[in-house]
Amino acid sequence: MAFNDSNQNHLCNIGGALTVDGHVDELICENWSKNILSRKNVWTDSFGRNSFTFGNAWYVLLEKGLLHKYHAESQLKNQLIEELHGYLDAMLAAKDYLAPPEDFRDIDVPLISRSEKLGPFWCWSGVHLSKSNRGGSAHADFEGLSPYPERIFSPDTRAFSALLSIQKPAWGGGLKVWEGRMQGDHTDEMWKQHLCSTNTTIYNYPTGTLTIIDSFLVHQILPAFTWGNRFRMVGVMHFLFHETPHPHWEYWF
Ligand SMILES: O=C(O)CCC(=O)C(=O)O
Repeated sequence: MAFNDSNQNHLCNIGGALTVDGHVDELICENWSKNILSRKNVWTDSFGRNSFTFGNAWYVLLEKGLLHKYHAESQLKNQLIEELHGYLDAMLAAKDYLAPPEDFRDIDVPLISRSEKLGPFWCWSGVHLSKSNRGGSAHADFEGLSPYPERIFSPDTRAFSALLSIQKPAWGGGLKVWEGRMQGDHTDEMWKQHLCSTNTTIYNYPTGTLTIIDSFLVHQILPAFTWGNRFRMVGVMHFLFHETPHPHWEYWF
């Protein structure tokens, strides 16, 4: 259980993080890994050094200057994800662990894809694949909030990142998460101080475990070592709570 499993109902609240052990059976993960490995021809190159995505990630193509590619290929990539039987449902089931604001706890807040809301240009989910590396940079997941920039600066924003470990590398490759939310308007000095904090939790990502974090928590992929056909594979879906025009969770990748 995480440092900030925010209440006894096992719901991830603002500033929280939690893990759901055995969210997906290991055998199912193994089948997904095999399927993904057999389809190398459709992988998207991420940032070189043996890192790829099965599907397209908004922030990756944004950072690579390839947004047109993300939007042009979204329907194709959603189809790809649908063909990974059971995967999308497993990611969408993360909703059961997301805490809406108190006033909405007694209703079943629906899920709506960004592609349904903003047009068929957005991806639903995808899987990050990487080989041995020195780890990632410490960051919070603000990019996906760009259609609603004011939400990047609000302490009330309920945005969560759901991370499903599908295949572990031979060694390492977990996630380090810093306690305490950061916002897009926090100064460089505040970021520097935050990163010096030792209030961190390491998530080791056993296969089939779902980890959910408030997207405003700074996190960092840890160094990994692996070989052969064994990749670090992590499924990702992002969620944002909206109160208007009716309460719903929007999701995208
Ligand atoms: O691969 C992971 O464990 C986390 C991915 C991540 O940090 C991100 O998508 O922003």
